[in-house]
Amino acid sequence: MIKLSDYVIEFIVQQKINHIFEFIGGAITHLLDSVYQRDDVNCISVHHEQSGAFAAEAYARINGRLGVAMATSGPGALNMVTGIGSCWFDSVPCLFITGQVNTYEYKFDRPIRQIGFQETDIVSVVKPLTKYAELVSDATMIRFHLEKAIYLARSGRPGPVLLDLPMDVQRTRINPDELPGFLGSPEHVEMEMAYRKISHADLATIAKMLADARRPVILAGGGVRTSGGAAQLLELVSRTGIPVVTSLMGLDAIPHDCPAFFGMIGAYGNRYSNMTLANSDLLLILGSRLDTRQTGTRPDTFARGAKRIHVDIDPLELNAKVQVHLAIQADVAEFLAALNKQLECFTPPDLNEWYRTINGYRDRYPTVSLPTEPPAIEPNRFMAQLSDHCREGEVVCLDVGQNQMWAGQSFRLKKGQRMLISGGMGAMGFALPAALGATLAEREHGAVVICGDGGIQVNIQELETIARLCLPVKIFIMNNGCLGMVRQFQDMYFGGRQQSTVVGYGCPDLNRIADAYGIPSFIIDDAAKTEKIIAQAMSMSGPVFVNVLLEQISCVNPKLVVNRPIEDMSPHLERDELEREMLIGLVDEQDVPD
Ligand SMILES: Cc1ncc(C[n+]2csc(CCOP(=O)(O)OP(=O)(O)O)c2C)c(N)n1
Repeated sequence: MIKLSDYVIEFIVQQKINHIFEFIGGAITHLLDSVYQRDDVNCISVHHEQSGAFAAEAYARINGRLGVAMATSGPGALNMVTGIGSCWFDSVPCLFITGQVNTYEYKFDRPIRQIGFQETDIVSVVKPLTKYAELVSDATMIRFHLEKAIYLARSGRPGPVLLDLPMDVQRTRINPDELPGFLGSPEHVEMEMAYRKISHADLATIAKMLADARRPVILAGGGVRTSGGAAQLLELVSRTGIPVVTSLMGLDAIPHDCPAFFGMIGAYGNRYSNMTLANSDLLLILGSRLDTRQTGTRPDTFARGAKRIHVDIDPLELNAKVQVHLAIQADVAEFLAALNKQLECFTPPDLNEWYRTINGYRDRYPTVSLPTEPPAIEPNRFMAQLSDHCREGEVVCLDVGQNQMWAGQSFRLKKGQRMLISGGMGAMGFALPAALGATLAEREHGAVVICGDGGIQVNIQELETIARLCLPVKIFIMNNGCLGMVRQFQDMYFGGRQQSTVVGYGCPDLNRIADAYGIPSFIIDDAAKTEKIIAQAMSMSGPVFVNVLLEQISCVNPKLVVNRPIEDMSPHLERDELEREMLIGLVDEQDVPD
């Protein structure tokens, strides 16, 4: 007989998980005590459960298997919800475990608000954000729930799962040999049978479409990495030569020095990337959910001159926002492997003319935030410089805001580098805890954090965790002294009334904060000093904090505005210039409001 909490930890270790992110409370002391008694798994004690959840997300994205975070009942569990939602939207397999009050003080279905202290029905709260969420009130069902939860977290479109373990259940003694399991059960077998195979007819159709296309483009989304299909994507590109653009989540699907890479598309994408996609005659969309940040608010105008093929594991994403000619429900990596096989004897079409066109777009429309005079720092150029100093295999963690978009537009990812972003949730405060999770998942590589002065204040407490563990995390704060992304929006749409972004916003001396945590820090306040300080910071071991001082008016440019097709970004090109550049007809002017 063993204690149930020991069984849970043993189960987690068997998944080859050696780090559990947590913030303690009475309701998870049994579980954490079970970790204490082993040397093959560590508690990573953070200072806020939201950070623990973000760290677990990053950990899973880097190890490709699973992340685990724990929290106590009530406030601890609720603090994890944003991180759980982030895993849900971005398809990350994570197991969240919450402690719960004893079953004899839990309200179950009674219509009373609460019986026990810190009792909260977390399962109902997270149901819409998880693939599986259960209160384990019967100790003998623990193996079943763990197996089912982890199976669901990883299978199909991955996502988060949560098990809520009452304290008396955690301390129950169970016989591991007598527990019913999920794997191999009729329910499991039925789920496995629902799996669909990629049809040969579809593959043959796609091969013909690729051969016939003159202006083909691949749009790589987050699903390429989620499925583990990055190597197959490169193989497809080398077989066919087809240019690749990415969504924000797909940025690390392909090394950026690959000659076929043409940048990030979307509302804050590069103009040349959007023009490349807009002029395609065949668009192969891989694991991308085509949200309005990518397509603009006019999905009917998106890739309107192209035959569109959409591959996604989630059938609900197919034909959901953009209508396509061929919708394929498949795991992207499996699809790519099958397509590469289909293309073994493929003769690629002549794409020279197409490359001349899109290289022309890139030359004529480079991405620059705003013309700046030295010593001011131009953020897009800064990103290019920073990326030159980052090493292969490093993980780049982006926060949310202008800092994220400058990086998305201009950071040049090298082979093997990953870029972690809170995509669907878009949660400020993500980057720092993500770096914590990423570096623990792969100790040999460091992480680079790119964050705003607003975002760093959201989970700034994790500087202590990073310093305590002496993790190789280089933190770059793009400090414009305001909540820049929303300030830019207010400048465009609210007559420059900067409520709560400038007016009423504050930021302390961040170098003194870094100092208080014992983290060495630098200031970059002059473009001429950029190279030297970046090099110095990157050459140091352990954490380093770099405060990059920008002008408050720094902007993300170009930017797509409401009701325009993605090729028509602000600042707008003259209509005749746009007409000259486009190989397909413009969207009617009357469709474009002032
Ligand atoms: C948790 C959370 N709250 C609010 C927002 C809305 N929001 C998006 S970007 C942004 C401003 C970010 O400012 P900062 O971190 O300084 O970065 P900058 O845009 O200046 O680079 C805000 C408030 C958000 N995305 N996440």
